[in-house]
Amino acid sequence: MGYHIISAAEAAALVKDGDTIGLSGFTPAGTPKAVTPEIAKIAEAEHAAGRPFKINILTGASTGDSCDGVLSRAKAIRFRAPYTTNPDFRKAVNNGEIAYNDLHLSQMAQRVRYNFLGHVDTAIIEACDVTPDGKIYLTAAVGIAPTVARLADRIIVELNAAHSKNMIGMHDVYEPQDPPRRRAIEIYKPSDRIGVPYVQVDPAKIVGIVEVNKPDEARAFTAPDPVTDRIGQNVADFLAADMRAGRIPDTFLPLQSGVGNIANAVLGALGRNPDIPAFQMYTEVLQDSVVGLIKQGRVKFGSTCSLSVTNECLNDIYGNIDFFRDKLVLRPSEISNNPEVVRRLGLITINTALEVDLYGNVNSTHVCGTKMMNGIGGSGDFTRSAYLSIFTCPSVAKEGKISAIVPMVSHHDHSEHSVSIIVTEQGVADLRGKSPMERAELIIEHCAHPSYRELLWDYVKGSAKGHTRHSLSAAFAMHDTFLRTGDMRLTKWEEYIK
Ligand code: 0RQ
Repeated sequence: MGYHIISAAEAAALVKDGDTIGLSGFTPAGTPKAVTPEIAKIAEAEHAAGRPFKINILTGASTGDSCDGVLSRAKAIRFRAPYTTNPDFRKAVNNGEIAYNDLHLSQMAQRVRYNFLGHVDTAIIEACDVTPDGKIYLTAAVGIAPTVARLADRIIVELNAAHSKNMIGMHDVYEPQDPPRRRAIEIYKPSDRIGVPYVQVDPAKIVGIVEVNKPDEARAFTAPDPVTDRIGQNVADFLAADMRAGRIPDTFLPLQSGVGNIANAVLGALGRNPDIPAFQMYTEVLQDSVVGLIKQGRVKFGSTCSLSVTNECLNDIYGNIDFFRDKLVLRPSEISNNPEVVRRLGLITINTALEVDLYGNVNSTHVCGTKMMNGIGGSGDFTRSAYLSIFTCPSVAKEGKISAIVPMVSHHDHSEHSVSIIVTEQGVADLRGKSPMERAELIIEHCAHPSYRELLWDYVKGSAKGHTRHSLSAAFAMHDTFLRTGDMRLTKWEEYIK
């Protein structure tokens, strides 16, 4: 091959205090897993010797524990963007130990190119193959790999035998020019290909190949429960009715869906609904449920940034690659989440809210306005440009002590102008063409948990009249009551409404 084979520890030793590393992958899928734990060991040794050691990390989305978990526990992260799901990382962010920039995932690669996030010293790219002339074949995701590999001073390739070379040909790598030279992204249907199946780099920049045999740190799903099943069923019934009403073409439209158990339940319900024709996905993450639907012929094509599936499911794809080859494509996050393409294809987008307010504003990221949960992920990329944007969430959290429907969101990720449909296990609020007060009625009556409806109506009735009704002194009374007593239901408006 002509490259140096080096150990993960030798690769890690190339990374110095203050450096910025850029990683391949999107979710734990396709994220390098061997070098980052060795960087953590260096950080611990340096800290023990009384020397500083912190790095900056740029990725496509979340990573596995071997990156965000190990490095945050080693206190080795200074700055990180754009998304994470790791509990130890979350703790460090909320303690103020890590500077975290929560970004729209479609914008990550271009922000790196625009030099908004600093210089990339080292790119660490997971590959299933690499050629002597610098063609890197990626694994289960693309993320921002093309951009960080091109911009970095040096590249470390983690050649991972746990990923099959059968992946060669599944990627479509295209990096747009920067303004003012940017051209249209010519994707007119989810299966269109516009790039090449590898990341081309200058082979002289590849300073070493680390041979690895580690499967992706895929997250297991908890079994569907009656709440997620009901949410899934409500979404499927709503979309079937909207199609019958002629608001969705009878060919259906491509779907985007986020990660997690609700997303799995929604897709399962859509797949089972006989009124919904076989559909396509144009999405950032593809989960096990979609792979099952492809096998059943219910999903005809999946364009994604990442195969965010269990290892069992990934091995099923690798083992049946001839079946999957013309049914899947993996794209950089800049393309999978690109608002230009989302608007053109007319996506139906389904993302998750932490809380929704009476007028349809959505908080997907911050608990009680202060504590970061994960990040906005791709939800903003898709929601703002969607044909039809849907947000789902259970109507209550923490055994009913928290209502997902609140007077005013405590952090604002998606505005009422972009949000069309809210779905909880209680029902569906179709906000299209509705005034704020009509929206409030639909959201309280169809989506709020019955134990919160009266409380929410009392807020509306006690608030100042206007285009939207609010009492600024009471808008966060439910949050404040939860923080003081541990239960939003104990809110007493008279203590707040002035
Ligand atoms: O807490 O873990 O302690 O039980 O939040 O909630 O209901 O299990 O749902 O795992 O899908 O997470 C929005 C965080 C939902 C996620 C969010 C508590 C609840 C539980 C998790 P526990 P659930 P999920 C895809 C595109 C980002 C936006 C997006 C997310 C925990 O879906 O990060 O969709 N989305 N991006 O108890 C306090 C509330 C709460 C609450 C729920 N109102 N207040 N806690 N919880 N509501 C991602 C990518 O782009 C890759």
